[in-house]
Amino acid sequence: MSRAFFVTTPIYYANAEPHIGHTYTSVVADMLVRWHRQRGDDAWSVSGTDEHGEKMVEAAEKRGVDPAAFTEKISQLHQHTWAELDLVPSAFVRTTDPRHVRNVQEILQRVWDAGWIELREYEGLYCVGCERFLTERDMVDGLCRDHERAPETRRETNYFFLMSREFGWLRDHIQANPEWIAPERYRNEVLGMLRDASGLGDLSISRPKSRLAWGVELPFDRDHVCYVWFDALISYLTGAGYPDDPKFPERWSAAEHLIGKDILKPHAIFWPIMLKAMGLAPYRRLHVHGYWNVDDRKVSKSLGNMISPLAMRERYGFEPFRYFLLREMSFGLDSSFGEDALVERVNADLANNLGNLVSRALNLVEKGFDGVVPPATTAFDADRHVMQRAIDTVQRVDAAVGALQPSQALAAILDYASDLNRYIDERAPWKAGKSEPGSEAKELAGTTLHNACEGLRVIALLLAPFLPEAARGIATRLGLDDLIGRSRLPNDAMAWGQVPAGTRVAKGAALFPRLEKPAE
Ligand code: ME8
Repeated sequence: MSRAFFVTTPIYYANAEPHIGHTYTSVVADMLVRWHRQRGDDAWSVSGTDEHGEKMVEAAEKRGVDPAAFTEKISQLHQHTWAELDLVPSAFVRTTDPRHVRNVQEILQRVWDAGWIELREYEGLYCVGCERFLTERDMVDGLCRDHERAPETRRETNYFFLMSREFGWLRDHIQANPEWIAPERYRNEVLGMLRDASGLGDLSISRPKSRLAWGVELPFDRDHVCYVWFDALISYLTGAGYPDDPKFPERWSAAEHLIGKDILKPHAIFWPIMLKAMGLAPYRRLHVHGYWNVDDRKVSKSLGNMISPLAMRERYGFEPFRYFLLREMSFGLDSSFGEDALVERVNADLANNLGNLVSRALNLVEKGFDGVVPPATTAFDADRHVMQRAIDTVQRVDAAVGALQPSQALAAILDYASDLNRYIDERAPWKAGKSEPGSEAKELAGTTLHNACEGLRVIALLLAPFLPEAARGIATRLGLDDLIGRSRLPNDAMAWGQVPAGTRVAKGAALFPRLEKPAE
């Protein structure tokens, strides 16, 4: 029976066009879904747009339009971008979707009925950028740490979700499940927040409609709308088919969230306690990544240094950009984005290493063997080594994906490409060009090229979740059009000998044309 796999990206605020930060999470989610499907798992993904709250109202007002029209437009832009980039999730949730609004209201009612919500007077420092009241820790020199703007003092009657009741339970859950939040530094950060709970408390989950009308009405008090984070987190349930899709329980039991480090607190603290209040089990895992920086500053709408994925596609092609994102960022840490670095990495890894391997191996088959994969007739140490290295590579990639370290997985695949290049260099099969068929030199050249094609098949299979187009490109050149569709990871990648002798290859155009650095 196939296993369920379920991954989410954050739902992106509908006040900004898709940028590198969004693209990174969506690419990682897409890679994971493809990886799991390639394993035969029943994989599902959710992404979407977060459309309620003051931030949207503020942005819409600036443009002189109403929030509904504004968020509709940006949500469409997101959906268009993800479709263009082949990053379409299984479910795309808009928080303005009536099905989602119904879920939020049904959950609020249930949590209210169960005594988890209370009405209180509250005064604090509110950051519209964060859409929440700040604590000391969230500020530097009187400004919000993330948005570099001064928060406003606000006094309101709010409904509070009685979250603090469960901090002890949450601490125990984190301690009992060391891999629940990864990488470990973020687990420690959450344990730190829980240890010094002065920055935490109960969660205000309502806004008076007199101040903010753009949101989901509380079902038990129509004068208030729901706090945007409470509404947004529930999108993960909506996208998984809550409440009545027969697959919902199975998906939920497999739920893994991908987030950036700035939204750790809502995901690691609010959300598990909200789930507990609803009577649902915690998600399976939370994976936290760092920031993409340009010139040492986080890329963000407010700083105006966004990198548009469609512009990157226009300039370099999307797969080179996708490769750079996955290869450059060590998941969990911050990374720098720069176009020079992108060009250098893509040229070194893809054009010079992997692309060159494909073109020279197939060129040699075309020149020396009439374009037909020759049989392997011998097995010396070097041949056995490339076979063994294929197995090692599959294991390394499998472990790296399991630990959510895409950059290490790609490094392992590229290391194998280097090995195959070296194997060809050492064997120099081109020297056998004019030797008689059946001669020792010709047999050895045939074996070398057979194994090189076989190694390329393994690379194509392993690469498919990371660079689907390039993987298809390798498969087609190898004369194995349906390779990706019919193969399963990891077994087919481990099993040597699936490029039959006699297969007709076609070198075709360069798989990864060299990129040019941007003009100064
Ligand atoms: O936070 N590098 O939406 P959002 C890496 N709607 N990741 C970045 C980044 C950067 N420079 N800038 C932003 C929200 N991100 C909420 C989520 S989920 C129920 C609600 C990441 O559009 C950021 O860390 O502001 C977050 O994970 C994601 O982009 C969405 O940010």
